Amino acid sequence: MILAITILIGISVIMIFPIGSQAQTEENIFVTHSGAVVKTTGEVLDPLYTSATVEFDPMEYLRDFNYGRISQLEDGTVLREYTIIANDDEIMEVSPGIFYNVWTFNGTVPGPTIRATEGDIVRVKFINNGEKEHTIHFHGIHPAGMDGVFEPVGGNGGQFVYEFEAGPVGVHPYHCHVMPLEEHIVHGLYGVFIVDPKEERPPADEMVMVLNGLDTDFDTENNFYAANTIPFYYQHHPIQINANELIRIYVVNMVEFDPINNFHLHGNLYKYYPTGTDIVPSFYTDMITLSQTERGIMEFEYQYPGKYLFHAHKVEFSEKGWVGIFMVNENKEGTEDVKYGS
Ligand SMILES: [Cu+2]
Repeated sequence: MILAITILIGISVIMIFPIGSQAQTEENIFVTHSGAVVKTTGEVLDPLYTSATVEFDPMEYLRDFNYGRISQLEDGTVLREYTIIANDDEIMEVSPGIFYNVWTFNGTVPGPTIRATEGDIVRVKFINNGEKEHTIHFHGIHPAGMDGVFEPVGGNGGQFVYEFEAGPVGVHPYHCHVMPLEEHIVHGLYGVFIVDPKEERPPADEMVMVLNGLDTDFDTENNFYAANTIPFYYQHHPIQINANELIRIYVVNMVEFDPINNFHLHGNLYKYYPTGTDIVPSFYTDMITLSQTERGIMEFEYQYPGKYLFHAHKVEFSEKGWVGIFMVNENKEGTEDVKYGS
């Protein structure tokens, strides 16, 4: 009996302190997005660590639209020029204490929301400062050579210029299309491309929500879900909107691994324009279902002030971060001369 216990203790000790194992002695430094400096000699889930960290403010991203550098071609056509730079060696604190190797367009996940009007010429100078090959594949209509699939752009400064006419009207994703595609997407190489109709949509408080998932332990299952990358962000920082004011959300589903996602709004219904290609809504609902890269435009107004949830009605997703709050404030300005988004 005593012998058995001794052997058991011996095995336990070996399991806890395996012979030959060495603690990671190199100290790594991270700067968190709250400014704290974290030093650790412990195991880091992602072997690709660096002191470069990504700063990302989901509230700023929400209403940030990049219209490009605007000029006119000889025939009067509007030319919009953008520069997008890819990187693949940055670290982002996606949730307190959870550091993730993000691959970025212009330093953020998602990349910038690019916006043009139907018929404009869009010229995107792409610079790949990553280690791996990357591209930008835009959804929409363009020549084959501009599709960002068969022209991989080498790392460490490789360049490519994508140029095409903006169209069709709607909300379209763009993303890297280098194999293995899933890997290049889940690490964050995607963003939103909005093509506005020549006759503008009615004024509204406009925002972009990219629904995404984070596989932080690389088992091809998402550990976190979010609207705009940071789990629970808009729950802890409610989006301030006004009652009796038109809200327009450009929503894009970029979740990988899970076949569907959805978007449920509380205390209200929204008009929904699938892919945003029509000016007449297809649905009036409080729930849409989206597969990978499926997207659309939602429009609604709140009648009653107060706090309203919006979230995935796939409850697993909302409990892992894809949940937010609209704080509907009384509209003191009335509906005349409203400064949208204020
Ligand atoms: Cu890529």
